[in-house]
Amino acid sequence: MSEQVEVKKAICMWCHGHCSVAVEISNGRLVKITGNGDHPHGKALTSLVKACPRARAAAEWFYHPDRLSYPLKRVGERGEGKWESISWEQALDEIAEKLKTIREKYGAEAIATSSGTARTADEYKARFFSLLGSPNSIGQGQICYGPDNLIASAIIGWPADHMHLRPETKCILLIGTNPHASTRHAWFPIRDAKKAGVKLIVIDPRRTKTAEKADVWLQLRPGTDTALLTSMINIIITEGLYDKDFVEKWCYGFDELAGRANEYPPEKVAEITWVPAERIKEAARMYATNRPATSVSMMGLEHLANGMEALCARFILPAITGNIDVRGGNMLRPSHPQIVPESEIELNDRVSPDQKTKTLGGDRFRLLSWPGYDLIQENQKRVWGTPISRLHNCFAHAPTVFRAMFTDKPYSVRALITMSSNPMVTMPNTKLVYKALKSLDLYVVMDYWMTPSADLSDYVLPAASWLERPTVYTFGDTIGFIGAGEAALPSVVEGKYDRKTDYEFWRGLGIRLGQEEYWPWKNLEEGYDYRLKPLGYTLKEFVSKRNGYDATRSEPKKYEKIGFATPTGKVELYSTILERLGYDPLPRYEEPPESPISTPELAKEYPLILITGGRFQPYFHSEQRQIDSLRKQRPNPVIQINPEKASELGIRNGDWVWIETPRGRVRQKCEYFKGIDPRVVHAQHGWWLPELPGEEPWLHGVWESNINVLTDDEPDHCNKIGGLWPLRALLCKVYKVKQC
Ligand SMILES: Nc1nc2c(c(=O)[nH]1)N[C@H]1C(S)=C(S)[C@@H](COP(=O)(O)OP(=O)(O)OC[C@H]3O[C@@H](n4cnc5c(=O)[nH]c(N)nc54)[C@H](O)[C@@H]3O)O[C@H]1N2
Ligand SMILES: Nc1nc2c(c(=O)[nH]1)N[C@H]1C(S)=C(S)[C@@H](COP(=O)(O)OP(=O)(O)OC[C@H]3O[C@@H](n4cnc5c(=O)[nH]c(N)nc54)[C@H](O)[C@@H]3O)O[C@H]1N2
Ligand code: SF4
Ligand SMILES: [Mo]
Repeated sequence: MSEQVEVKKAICMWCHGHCSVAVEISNGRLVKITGNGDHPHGKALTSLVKACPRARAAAEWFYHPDRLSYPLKRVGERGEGKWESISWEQALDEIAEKLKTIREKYGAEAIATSSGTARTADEYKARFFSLLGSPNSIGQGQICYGPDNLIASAIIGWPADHMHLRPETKCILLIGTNPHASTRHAWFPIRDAKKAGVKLIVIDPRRTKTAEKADVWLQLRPGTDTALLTSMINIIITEGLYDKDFVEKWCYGFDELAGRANEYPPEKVAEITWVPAERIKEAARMYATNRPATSVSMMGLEHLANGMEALCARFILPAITGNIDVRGGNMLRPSHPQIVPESEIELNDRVSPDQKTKTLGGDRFRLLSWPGYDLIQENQKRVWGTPISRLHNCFAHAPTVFRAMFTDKPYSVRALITMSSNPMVTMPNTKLVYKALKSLDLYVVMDYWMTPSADLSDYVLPAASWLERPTVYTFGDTIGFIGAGEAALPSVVEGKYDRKTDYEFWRGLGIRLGQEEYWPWKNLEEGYDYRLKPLGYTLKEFVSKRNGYDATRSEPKKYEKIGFATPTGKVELYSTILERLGYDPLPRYEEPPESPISTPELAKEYPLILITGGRFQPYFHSEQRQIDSLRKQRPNPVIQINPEKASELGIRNGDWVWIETPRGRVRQKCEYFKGIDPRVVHAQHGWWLPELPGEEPWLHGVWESNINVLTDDEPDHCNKIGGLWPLRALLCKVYKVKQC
């Protein structure tokens, strides 16, 4: 047989790089994936994909025998690991019937859903839930990009966080982000800019590969960013280094800000943060005097109990230094005007005021739910025409929803549909999540693999991966471009597998639940054709003619024409949105809920500060542990401990150690790491062991090394404004495992 080679252009969704890739297929079989060299960013893509461990393992991933192929229905007890294979028709019919029963008995709000980190067409999930009438959507967006989008939207009127490195850029400020490990596509330009003499400031408790390159590295005590950043504001104001013209014309509440910043003199803040006052001053001066300066903050802030306040300070910094919406600073990029926005697909106006008020946790954590989203979208619609999308920016509070599942308070939640997320590994306080999932009437998981979450479900549905479905992404309408790719391989092969797109699942359920008229697009491709219509292409045309890429050219200083999308039309250093929601309108530092200072008694037993989840290759969160070639690179979970502290505790490099918090203990392997303070340890997240049995008590090793067994989700400890749960800055103790 002569060889038939085909190349398809898809979007890789294995991480947030969203690379446009060329998928090489020979005689119908995936051979390899490479960067799409024809793309406008072809050169960068080619080297990025070439160096990417997940891309190299593509065929191994795709043809892995453990990938889910047919819908499964639980036949034994929940968690017993007994399944039968059923058809899609049967699965959808039965799930729809069960949902109807729950809706009749308890109301639509008794049906919840959990999502992951923007890996699939979540806008259609939002559509389903808008029509169903349940506001109880939880997801990783509430501690990942959502808070950042919301605070930026409240203060500046639009998300401004996307790194905007340009030849003009003179300084880069990285706060709680380690692009060297987490966002490689952003790392290479930073490295090159650094070589060209651009200043680099890194705020991170660990000396990461990124921090190693910094001109100034601020090694702060975890959880103290708000104090540190507000002190930088203090220095910039008192030394007159701010942009007076911009502040005068375009900022609201400068005097109030100056008053608050006054409470954070560097000498006092040095005590709080462990960063010497001179260093804080050096960083503040470097940032303020090297303009334009771009700044990025990520999970180092969003995973803190005091995270929203830190984000306020973080966005005030570029505002007072005139770095907002300038080339090489932090540009505001409105959503692409020639695509039907996600927010429209979501049908948000179908959610009734009554349903909105039922959002669990929405009355308490108001910025991250409808009260905040409604205020924000009102301003954004006025100025930008389109708001940021809902699904990753407006939520029910996950810990509150999990509690409602087993307490029936404030009302019952009886069903959960998990798509593209693995809550048993990635949500905090696994024991509580376990208890919640076990108490449901219906739990449905749609995934590529059996996971510890799927182990506890009633139905497991095999999802078509990004290789088997088309993709259009606009990342919550917060980026100024459209990325698209085609399906590279079929999602159904008779006798081998029958997978569906996540879209088809929602549509199938929607039709069965009386939503037929809202699902005119028979499949995802038709859905995308509809979204791309204003651009004048079908999905296929857009990919073949334009490489699936179109970007708007965003002019700087758009505010001079349209103002800022805030209630005052200015950058709100004093946030009237936060004020209206009943919160402090200015940044305010609070000690972490667990710390040597806030809980000294607890610190006696758990003397070390625990940070979790620093990214590492080759994995993405809880994924890829079953891919042998990747697992060989990182066979075991790792906790980083300063060698001085480790030897004090009798722990050698490579020893297995127990990590314990008041919520339990798990074990990881000690790695000596000099780049961490002896009072702090850092443990990896995402660990479960696919090689262990799926039934209880193993649940694929979810209790062994999964750091979220130890993390805290107590609503009283979550961020007051947005409910963020503290995944970083906790207390723990560490001791050697006697026998493995
Ligand atoms: N302790 C601690 N916990 C953390 C973090 C931390 O730093 N520390 N980080 C947090 C952050 S920022 C995030 S974003 C979350 C990530 O949390 P999750 O999004 O839950 O993480 P993943 O492990 O990527 O899980 C995604 C699951 O969905 C499946 N999947 C992937 N793509 C698709 C798809 O397109 N369709 C379907 N149906 N399934 C798909 C994968 O196989 C996998 O099982 O973890 C959070 N948890
Ligand atoms: N390989 C790989 N890449 C990924 C992911 C993955 O799982 N694997 N996940 C993706 C996702 S969903 C996300 S959200 C991004 C996250 O991307 P990043 O935020 O860049 O990465 P992290 O390593 O989670 O966190 C950044 C840094 O925060 C530091 N940190 C911890 N506590 C604090 C603190 O209190 N203050 C400050 N300032 N810093 C602190 C950590 O030491 C860490 O170096 O990565 C994405 N990229
Ligand atoms: S996994 Fe690799 S190829 Fe895929 S988007 Fe991320 S960096 Fe790009
Ligand atoms: Mo994330």
